[in-house]
Amino acid sequence: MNNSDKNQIWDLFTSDKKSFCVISHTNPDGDAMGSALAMKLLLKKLGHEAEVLVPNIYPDYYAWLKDADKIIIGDEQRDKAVDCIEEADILLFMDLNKVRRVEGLDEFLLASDAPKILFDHHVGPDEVFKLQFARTDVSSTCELVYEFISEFDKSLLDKDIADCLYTGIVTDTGNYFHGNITAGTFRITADLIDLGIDVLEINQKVYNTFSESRIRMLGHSLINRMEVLHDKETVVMYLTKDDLKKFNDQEGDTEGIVNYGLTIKGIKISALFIERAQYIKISFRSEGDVNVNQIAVNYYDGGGHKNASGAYFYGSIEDAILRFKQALNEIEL
Ligand SMILES: [Mn+2]
Repeated sequence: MNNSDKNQIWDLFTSDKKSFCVISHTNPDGDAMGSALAMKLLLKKLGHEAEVLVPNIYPDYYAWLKDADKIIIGDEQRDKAVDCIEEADILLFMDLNKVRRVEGLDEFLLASDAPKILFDHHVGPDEVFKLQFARTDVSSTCELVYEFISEFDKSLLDKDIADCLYTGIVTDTGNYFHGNITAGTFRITADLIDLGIDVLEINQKVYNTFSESRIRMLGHSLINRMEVLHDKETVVMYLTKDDLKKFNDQEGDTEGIVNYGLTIKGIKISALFIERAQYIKISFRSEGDVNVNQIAVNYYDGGGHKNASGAYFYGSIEDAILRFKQALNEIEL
């Protein structure tokens, strides 16, 4: 598979005017938001029509990004979302490897004849993408977007786009702490600073505007909902529906909780199970060579990256956790 059709993508971007629907995944994170919005801003500059579409609402702490207020939210504006898909000349997918990660809209996306283009850094993309710029050796999709724009026409980069790209990079790396961080990641960040972004201000907006209840829910997770399996070098955490209600859980409030497991000395794997209305949402994190993606893929039909992966489980939270413990006993990670 050719993971870089970037010349063909650029040709499409710089030929006649088209309408693009720029799509990212359910529970949009900083990289989903940043890469999709940066791409929309780029396409507008190139004279195209472009809208960003995500399946459900993004966390409040990304609302300041340029044009975030214009994003179509699938489960709130269904008709508009379907129109965006059906009327698009091109469907541009950002930061996802499977069309089914666009929950509630995947059938419309798959039914569309419009060419599907992918920018992504997850393992094993779907076969449906006609053109792709996808690699796993980067920190984030935003890094790929930077690489793409700067290779073809660096003058198109501006502060608004740089704000988006930095937000994706800083959040997908957990403040330059995990994931595929390379010299390139820092060089790109330096370029983004040269474009006028204020890193302290963005960090403040993204990390220091949590609600009191969010922090208390984190405390509850660590004190009352965490099990340490020392012999497996693993931490298991969970949050029940009642926990989420008690701490007034808002979109994005559980982001990052799973990472705390890894901060314990000697722990190589951390897992978080969250009881949502329709399913158990599972997040895995691991250190170094420990490939937690194997568990997500083989035991839950999920996926992601070697050190950060996720899945959904349809059943009870107890069964979801039981399956995880079984996986730890069965496979060599
Ligand atoms: Mn990402």
